Amino acid sequence: LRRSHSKIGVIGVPFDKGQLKGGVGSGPEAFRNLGLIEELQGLGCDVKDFGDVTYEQIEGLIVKNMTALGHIAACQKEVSDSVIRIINEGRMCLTIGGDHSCSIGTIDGHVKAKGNIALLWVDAHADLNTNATSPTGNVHGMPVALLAKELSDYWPYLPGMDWQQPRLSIRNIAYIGLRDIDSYERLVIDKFAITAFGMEDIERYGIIEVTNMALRRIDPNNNLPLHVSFDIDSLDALEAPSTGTPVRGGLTLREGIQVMEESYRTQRLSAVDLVEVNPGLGSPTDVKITLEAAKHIIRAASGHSRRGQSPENVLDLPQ
Ligand code: 5AB
Ligand code: MN
Ligand code: MN
Ligand code: MN
Repeated sequence: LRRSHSKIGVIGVPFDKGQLKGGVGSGPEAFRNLGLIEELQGLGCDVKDFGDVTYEQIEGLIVKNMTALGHIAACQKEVSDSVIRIINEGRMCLTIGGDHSCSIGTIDGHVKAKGNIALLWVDAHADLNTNATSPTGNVHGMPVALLAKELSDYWPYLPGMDWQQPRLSIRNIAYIGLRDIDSYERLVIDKFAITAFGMEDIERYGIIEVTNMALRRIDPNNNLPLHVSFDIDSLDALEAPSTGTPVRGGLTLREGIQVMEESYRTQRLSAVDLVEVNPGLGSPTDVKITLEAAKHIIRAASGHSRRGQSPENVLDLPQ
């Protein structure tokens, strides 16, 4: 049986304005230098590289406690448009970040292209702050709150963001890997009963069971396109040190791979974001470990099986 989701469209989003550390914008370049595209092709995937997203900042967009909105609004609109194009070509959309504000654009585009979707948010953090609750004003901690319909009344008017409407119900969102949650984020998770599996749940039930419980909750009829937004800081800081907001006590690389393998098995994996890799942080070894970890996650999302695969249309070994 040959892999079913071998048609992939890749976009890079060299964007770092959702937080304050330089370097995360060079994520796409680092992955390309590592030969990511060629490697996915080598796995038998039909990969089309749509290049890196570019944008022009909108001047003068000021909203309280929301840093760099003029960059976010302009860039994420372009990201959304690119994702729509790729999904409409019948490809799974793989987005390489950039910080996690990139998922504002990817999920907006996915929902516009497909209607309703189910979203797995794999992260140490809930990224569920509004500008009224955020302790930092950094937008990479706000994407889920921007996307959720149920939270739309908690936002002020956001100039430049008219293209982005909260289109996703909280019922179709689940978290995996949480372990660093702000107090108002906890309040929102409880108030709206968001499906949220923290590290303690993974310890109790195991990652495969947790992933499948999450998928059942967000897509009870097994018919929605699946979006996995994978923040590399969901992995333990020892497994992925080169990231802006590392947190110890996280997923092993093996658990991260398992989340993706289970997601791929649904046969409805339709978009994947790999964000928050910062090649500017840590030693060269740290950077290498982090990029390699991310590559294994992406390979699993592309249908690569750790069991290996025998050559196509061949039944016997050569003599
Ligand atoms: B990441 C924090 N909750 O809102 C905030 O890396 C951290 O995309 C957000 O998950 C981390 O600034 C955002 C304190
Ligand atoms: Mn995070
Ligand atoms: Mn995140
Ligand atoms: Mn981070």
